[in-house]
Amino acid sequence: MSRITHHPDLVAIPCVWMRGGTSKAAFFMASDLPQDKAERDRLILAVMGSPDQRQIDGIGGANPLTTKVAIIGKSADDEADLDYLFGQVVIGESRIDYSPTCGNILAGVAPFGLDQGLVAATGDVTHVRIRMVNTNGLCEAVVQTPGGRVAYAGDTRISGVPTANAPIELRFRDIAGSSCGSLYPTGNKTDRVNGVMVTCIDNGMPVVVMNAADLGIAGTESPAELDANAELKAKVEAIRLAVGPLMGLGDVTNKVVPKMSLISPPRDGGHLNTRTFIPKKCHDAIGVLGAASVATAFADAETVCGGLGGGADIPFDVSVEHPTGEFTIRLFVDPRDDRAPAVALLRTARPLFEGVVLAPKA
Ligand code: NQM
Repeated sequence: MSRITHHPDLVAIPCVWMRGGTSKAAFFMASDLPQDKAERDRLILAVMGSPDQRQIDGIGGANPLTTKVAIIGKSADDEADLDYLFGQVVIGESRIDYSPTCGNILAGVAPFGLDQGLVAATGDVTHVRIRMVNTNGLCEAVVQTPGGRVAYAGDTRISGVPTANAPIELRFRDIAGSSCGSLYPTGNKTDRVNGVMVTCIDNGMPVVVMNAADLGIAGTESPAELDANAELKAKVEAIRLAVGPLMGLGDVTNKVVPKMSLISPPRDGGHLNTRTFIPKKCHDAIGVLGAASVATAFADAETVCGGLGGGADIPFDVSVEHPTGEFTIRLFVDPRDDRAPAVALLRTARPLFEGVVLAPKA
């Protein structure tokens, strides 16, 4: 039986290291972290081992998908049970970007809240309402809670995760214009930027959708190949910097939004194939809300997806292919918010490690 030791020169903070969808994050109770934001961020960077690229003196995984933080508390909002503040620790820098939320890590929020007693199970299935503090959007998570405890074992498989687990359904509300203020923040469904036709869209995540062929690639290359393509990355980054202000995001030099999705014809029975820069590294799959925005663009034939057969009557399930499989996004009409298609999808999550994380004192 292991025990927790106490070190006078190290701070110990209760923490759960958790997989949410295809990402991993350190989950903290807001009340366990310093209230002073600068002190909180110093501590989180030390926990993760940043700014070292390899994060060797911390628990971060040296990859944007495994150096994430979720800060959870009870919500004071009548419409929500939990508040979820997401932090993206920027690899190689002493910085945490709080501008986007993260739909993958969101999958762990309701199970964490139930496990920690912040919300109570209400039967075999529990609905938990979550306020995504970064963007102010709402999500209802539907969690399996037989006997009043979160079930992690189950039969649901998601691409990019080798194991089957209990399903967590995420139903989003109020996510159109989450960061940009409107679904098509430039006011157009297509724009020409640096000679490339793009669709700038925000249905939960600001994303720039482009045809891979317009950037001189097939769109079927591996993430490693694309990460090694300096010429492509420079073109994509130049477009990103140019559209940031047009999307209402201001100067995005130091932001991890917008994400850049390169689309191509489907290869495996889906509706479209994607490669997504988040924004400097190519994602091994695709982000949850990133996929929601791409799927929403696909449902409208007037976007750059028109050439791929895009355009559909809602409700509609869009199958978004990505480097490690497929992600189905359900688009439907929510009578409470008809500004844009509402989004629902399935994820899984699981705690990997529970205990205290240790970091050097300031
Ligand atoms: O788009 C990666 C991820 C994400 C974010 C990223 C996400 C989302 O896969 O909601 O899930 O786009 O940086 O965790």
